Amino acid sequence: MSVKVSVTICLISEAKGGPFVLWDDLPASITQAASLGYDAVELFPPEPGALDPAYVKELLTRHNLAVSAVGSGAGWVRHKLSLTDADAKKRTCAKNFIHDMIDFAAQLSAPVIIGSMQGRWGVGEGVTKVEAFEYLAEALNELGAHAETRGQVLLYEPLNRYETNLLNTIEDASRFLRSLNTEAVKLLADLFHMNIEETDIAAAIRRGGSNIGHIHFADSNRRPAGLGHMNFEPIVQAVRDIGFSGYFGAEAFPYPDPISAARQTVSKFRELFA
Ligand SMILES: [Mn+2]
Repeated sequence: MSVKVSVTICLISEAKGGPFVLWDDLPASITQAASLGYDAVELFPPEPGALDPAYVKELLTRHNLAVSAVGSGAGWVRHKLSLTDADAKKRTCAKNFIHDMIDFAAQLSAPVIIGSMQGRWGVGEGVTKVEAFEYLAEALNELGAHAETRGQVLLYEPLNRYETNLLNTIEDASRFLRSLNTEAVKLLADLFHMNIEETDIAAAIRRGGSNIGHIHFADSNRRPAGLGHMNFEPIVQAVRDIGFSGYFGAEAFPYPDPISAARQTVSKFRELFA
């Protein structure tokens, strides 16, 4: 078993204040991640075409780092695009945004995450719950199939109740994934969201099993692991028991500052998986 650790680098200026560890300067952040002993970085670009994959690859190769995943949240943060929007044109724009992000990420051998772009039902003009799930299934079927043609999976992230009313738990999300026509969509299990929604985080991870493709690593208060009251030992045992060999991606607030947060996370990870 080889669980690996990555750190988030957010390049979306509109997301300031969000739960990302490193910010702004890509070359400097990559150098930091490497010097702290990370295996990979998780990138949040402002647009699918914002970064030249060849340039990113060159920076990473120099430091022997991989890309664990690429976030698509900019589609929501910058353009208010959602896969479950009432407006068919906006849903198409949302799908195109993620489609192009998949093409970018695939050049870095990384999967794309769908988090905030899943949207919610009952907003504004009103999408019913049934419609929202139809739209979400249609989008995940199409985008999952597209990711597969690029040799990648697509990561779907259940969020807590304050961020979506679609799917909040690993069990509900697993059931939904089983209803899709593709097996290329995997779950992103975020410990911060799970701490709010799950009855038992370790049990939920066991239930998710091989459907779990990526884990977001944060403490109960979304500070870096070790700075809250999360009980990590049973979680680590569950991760070992399901034979997880993906990434723990540090998605936490840059508390007390980005470098300290990155250092705290990697040291807690090494301690837990020693
Ligand atoms: Mn997350």
